[in-house]
Amino acid sequence: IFLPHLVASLEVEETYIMVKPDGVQRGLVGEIISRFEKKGFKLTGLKLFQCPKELAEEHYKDLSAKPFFPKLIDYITSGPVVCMAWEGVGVVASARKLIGATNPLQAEPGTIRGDLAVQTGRNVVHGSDSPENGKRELALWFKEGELCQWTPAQAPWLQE
Ligand code: IDP
Ligand code: MG
Repeated sequence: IFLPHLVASLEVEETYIMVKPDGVQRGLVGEIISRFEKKGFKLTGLKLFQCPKELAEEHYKDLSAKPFFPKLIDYITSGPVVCMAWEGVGVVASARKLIGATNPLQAEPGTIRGDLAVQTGRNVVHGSDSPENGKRELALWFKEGELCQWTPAQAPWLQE
């Protein structure tokens, strides 16, 4: 299927990436951060955070009618998560590719879910699905002043 928002754009974008509680409990935080770091995106926000129920419900409000919604909220609030903001050209769609399909059994090897997870209900990582949702989610999970603008020394080695 053709999903327009999954086609990488040439715009500098921001996306909200989160290591879910299973990723934290399984010691996968460094591994997951390094996938985005090594690709060449810029980290602009990072924190360990215990998500309150209300925030989980707001974040996943589009799924509130789904039968799995209560379990999803329990899962996301079951322990600390690692909240991240990543910036770069086409980062929204590119991050979704690095993350892989929602169901880890369908996610390609080489993707985070394809390499590190087996079940949809324990799929270790979240990534925004559009630039608009990237902005919406970053505003939900980060407060004013928690994001940091900086120029990585490697910038000229990533883009000509
Ligand atoms: P995404 O995380 O790949 O964007 P969404 O469809 O937005 O997938 O669903 C959000 C999250 O809800 C999934 O990552 C997964 O944790 C959970 N989820 C989605 N579908 C199911 C399901 O059928 N059973 C249990 N959990 C689900
Ligand atoms: Mg989603």
